[in-house]
This record gives sequence, C-alpha cells and structure tokens, in this order.
Amino acid sequence: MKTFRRTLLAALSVAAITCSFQVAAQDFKPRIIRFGYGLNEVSNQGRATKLFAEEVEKASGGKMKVRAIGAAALGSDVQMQQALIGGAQEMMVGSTATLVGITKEMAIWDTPFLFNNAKEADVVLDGPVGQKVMDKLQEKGLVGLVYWENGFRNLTNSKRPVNKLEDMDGIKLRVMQNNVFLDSFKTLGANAVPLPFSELFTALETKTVDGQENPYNTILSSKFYEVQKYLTVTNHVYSPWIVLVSKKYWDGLSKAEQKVLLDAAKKSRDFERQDTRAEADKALADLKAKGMQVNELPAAEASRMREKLAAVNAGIAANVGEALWKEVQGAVAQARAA
Ligand code: TF8
Repeated sequence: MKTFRRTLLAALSVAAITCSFQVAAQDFKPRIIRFGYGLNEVSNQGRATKLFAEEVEKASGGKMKVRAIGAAALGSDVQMQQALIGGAQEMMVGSTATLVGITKEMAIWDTPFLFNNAKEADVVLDGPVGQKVMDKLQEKGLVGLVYWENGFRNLTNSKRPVNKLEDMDGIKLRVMQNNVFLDSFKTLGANAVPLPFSELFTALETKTVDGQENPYNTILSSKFYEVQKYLTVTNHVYSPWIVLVSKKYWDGLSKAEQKVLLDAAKKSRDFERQDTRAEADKALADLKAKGMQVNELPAAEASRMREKLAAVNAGIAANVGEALWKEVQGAVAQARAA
C-alpha cells in the first residue's frame, strides 16, 4: 500500500511538473529586458543584478532574458527613470533618493539617522509602509519590486580629516540630486553640489568637488580611494536602492511573467543584502590598505551632527506629509522594540 501511495504521489508530481511546464510555455513570450544600473559590474549592485538575470532566465525556461547594463551606460539614475516611464527601457536599479523628483514620498528614506541598523531598515522597508511608499510610484509610470541595500553612508574628501563639524566648512561636497541631501549638507556647513553619480569620479579626480558621501562598498567598487584621501565614519543615513520596472512594460506582461520578475527580485534582494553586508564588514580594512586615512567622528561631534540634522526633519515631514512621517516613525519604533 505504502509503495503504491509513493508511486501514485510520484506520478502525480511528475504530472504537476509537466503541467506547470505547459502553462509556462504558453505564458512566457520571448522577451529581452534591458536592466540598467549605475555602479560597475564588479560591485554589490552588479553581482545582484547578475543573480536576478539568472533567476529570471531559469524561472521562465529561458524565454525571458535580462540584459544587465552597468556603469550608467544607459544613463544616470534620473535619466533611466525617465526612460522607464516613457517605455524606452524595461528595468533598472538605483537610489530611492534620486526618485524624489518623481515621487516626493521617497524622501522619507533620506531622513538622517532614521535607522540605527540594517535590521530595522529591512523590517520597515519590507513592511506595509515600505510597500505603500513603493506603490506611490505606479501613478507616475513606475513599478517598484523590492528594496536592495545601498547602505549606511560615510563621508570622504580630499582636503582634510573631518574631526569636528567645523572641518566641513567650505568643503565642496557632491550630493545626490535630492533636496534633503542638499539641505542636510548645507546645514552642516559644506558647500553642497548636486551631481549624478555617473559624473562623480571625474568630478573628484579633477577637483571639481572635494568630497562625497556613500557606503563603504561603493567607495571601494568605484575606486574613490584613488582620488579621496580622508574617510570619516558618520553613518549619517541608510540609503536603499530600489528595483524598478517600466509600468508600460509591466502592464503588457502576463501574470506568470510578472510573477517571475517579482520572485526573482525577492531572491536578488535577499542575496544582495547578505552580499553587501559581508563586503561592508571587510571594506573598511580594504580601504585603509588602499591608503585611505580613516577616522571615526568623535561621539560628541556625532551628537552635534545629529542635532543639526534634526533641523531638516520638519522639512521632510512637511514634504512627504505628516501622516506618512508618523507612520514611518511608528514602524521604526516598533522594529526597534522587537
Ligand atoms: C549615489 C548613490 C548611487 C546610486 C547608484 C548609481 O551616490 O549612492 O549608489 O545612485 O544606483 O548617487
């Protein structure tokens, strides 16, 4: 009896597999998805994009192919967003911070010191309020699938070590194309200049700007250590990346194709966060070995920085709406208590 049941089960599961393949064959059209990103192929962004591409191809039986195009070869974050909205490009990953011109609510993630650690970020971003902010993109022609980790941002420059806030005075600092970042660094005394990431290395090299701020991973993968001497550990904000699909493109996909993209995006997210954190753990030592002079902002100065930056919070709340501000604060408090 037992053997019979086992045989029956085996037969049934073979039938199920065959059946799902038949569904697959009908539901997947041959598709080529151009997926753009800003960092190098050899970066956390590049590695996770590669994994995403593999997962999509596997799950669609080779019908859906992802062409990963890195190093901003398809344009800066802002340019790619526009291409997605217009339907000229299918997918991308980039900073949530560069989306605020399209969806103002995205600025909530730019709140300085919003998260104390990555766990809080995961819980809030993957939770209901993270989804709510992501869904706002749809009315603007974009579909957000998942958040990846860019990471906690730290300050580099070529002028001097930043040991106290006053050391930032007059430093020409590249910031993302985003008002919260612009206001934050002006508040701290820097001469903040918005620039797309794709122009950053050259701007640092030619001394058009003196400094920038990004997670350790990016300072390493984009070789900023070649053109920046000083790194100050500030962890002033946690930066998410977001995987986006053109809504025009998305709406033309079958349910099965949409599921393939969403499932693969979730797998890539889990991989990306692990990979990013493992790399970040070692990156500081690597950056020192490459010759960067690293200092921690002394605790008293870090508190001064927090206090100064709290001044931008009211502006963010007004911009994204008090209700969303409170909801996110509540979600953070809950994540912190858990
Ligand atoms: C920045 C961001 C970049 C992203 C990337 C190009 O400083 O941190 O990492 O925009 O997708 O611009």
